[in-house]
Amino acid sequence: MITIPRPQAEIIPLCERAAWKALRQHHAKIQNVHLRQLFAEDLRRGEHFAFEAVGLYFDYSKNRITDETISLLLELANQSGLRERIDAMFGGEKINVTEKRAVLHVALRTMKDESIKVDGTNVVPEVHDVLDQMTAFANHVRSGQWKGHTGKRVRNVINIGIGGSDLGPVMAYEALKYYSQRDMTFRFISNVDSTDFVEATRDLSADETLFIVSSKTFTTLETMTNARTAREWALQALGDEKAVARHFVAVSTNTAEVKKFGIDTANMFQFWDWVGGRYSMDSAIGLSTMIAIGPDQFRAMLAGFHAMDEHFRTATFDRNLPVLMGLLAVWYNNFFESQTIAVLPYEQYLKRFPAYLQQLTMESNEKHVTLDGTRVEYQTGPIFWGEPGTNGQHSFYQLIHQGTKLIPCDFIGFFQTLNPLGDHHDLLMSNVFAQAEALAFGKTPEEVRAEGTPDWLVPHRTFEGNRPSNVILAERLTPETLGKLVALYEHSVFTQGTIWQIDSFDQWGVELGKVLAQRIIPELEAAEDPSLKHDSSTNALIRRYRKLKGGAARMKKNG
Ligand code: G6Q
Repeated sequence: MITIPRPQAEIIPLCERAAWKALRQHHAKIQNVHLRQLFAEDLRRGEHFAFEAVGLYFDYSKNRITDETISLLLELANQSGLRERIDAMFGGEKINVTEKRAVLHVALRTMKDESIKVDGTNVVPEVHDVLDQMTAFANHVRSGQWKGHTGKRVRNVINIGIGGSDLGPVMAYEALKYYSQRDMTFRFISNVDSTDFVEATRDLSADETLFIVSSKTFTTLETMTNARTAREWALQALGDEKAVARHFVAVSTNTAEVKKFGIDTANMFQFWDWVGGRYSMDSAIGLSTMIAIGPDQFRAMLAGFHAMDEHFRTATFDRNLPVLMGLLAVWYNNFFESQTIAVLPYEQYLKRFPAYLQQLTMESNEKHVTLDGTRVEYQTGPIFWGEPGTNGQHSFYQLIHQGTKLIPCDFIGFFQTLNPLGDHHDLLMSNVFAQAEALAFGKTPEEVRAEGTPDWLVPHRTFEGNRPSNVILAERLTPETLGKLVALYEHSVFTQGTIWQIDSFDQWGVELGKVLAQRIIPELEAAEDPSLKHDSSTNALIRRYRKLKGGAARMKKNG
């Protein structure tokens, strides 16, 4: 039987909450009001709807909101039990109801002297034990004390993992490359497509390469296939089973499977079932990050996460960054019926940040039933997407400026660049401000005409404006800032999921395809034509594949 945590069970269905109904009426009044008008009515709007918290400056003035909108959204948060829900998460309650698990990524960045209990046991000491184990190992590898099988130091680190065991490490490595040990190479293998493995290893020598097999379950098809291939690759070069212990370590919750694979469990880094995959980059899953940037910087990143956690937990909702961001996402998603949110970091190092957020947001909040299994009557999570600026400006920004879809944007920028070079940074940041300004205010037909534009061209050159955005600014991209940014989105996701009354921490939607693939694998590999019992499309695709798959191998042989 599923036990729904007490506060959530008392919440009335979303569409029946008084604040939801009031927001509907309010939306009808405000939906056609232009940001030009809102800014003209309040000359201090840019400061009114902006504040700084935990070192992040948040300007949300270019949203289609008034004070009334915000108070209704805050009321909605209250009527949705957000405060109780936050307390339940931080208190270690099993708020992931379908998997009957606590949700405690916040414990991964808790200070040593604090206590967070799961089933009566304080988990903080275990977290710090693993951090200490990671620290010792990372220091060994970084200093060259950790030797490979032939006595050479490790120069290459390859993380093998997928989904939550890959996207965080890749994003964090790219984001924090500036701080990384530059005489080492870091790579990431995730796809079961052999090209991923071949390209990641082709120029590396096995005697200088360490594989981190990152898998919570240690049973994931892609990761275990790549890990086995890595072992063959290493053994082919090193020729001795004993080499496995020097060239493979594991990050997992599954000791038995790690042992079976041949990895010395002394070199296994533990995490726990209360850490969801997409919330795990700050657990031992971040081992590659720690080796790259060093334990001190890794702990600085954790401190950034923790600062945002504390802000989320303690700040009043009207000055709470993740709460406001989450509520604004709900406002556009459910009242303006916008389908997506664009995340636009003006920082090259954050190039994988939108991809990372895609899993965090969409695996968490794209659910079709509420906690008690009732089909939702409203849209849940928006689609997240984006690319670093300014590159996106030369491709899809056309859609944001003049398309027929409303796309709220998050602009992320920094006051200082890590790589000062001429006036590059001023040019970059001028684009952040210009894009947000252009989206909000646009350009009227009168303004276009006044520039001497012929009448027939005026509609094409008109920008309607009234396109909302948040601008988030921080001093510099540091490990600490990265931690804050990730936690900001984590808790914004939490806020949205609470309003929609869904389980943001399960991911049943990825299961069916995995099961069907297991059934199809033997059908593709069987020597004799198997009797196929799928639908006619799947049967025909499998037959065609079986008939033609030898082609590539033949071509290679002949060529
Ligand atoms: C994330 C998901 C999923 C998971 C991968 C890898 O929240 O649970 O993306 O991280 O499927 O799973 P393993 O770590 O068990 O290999």
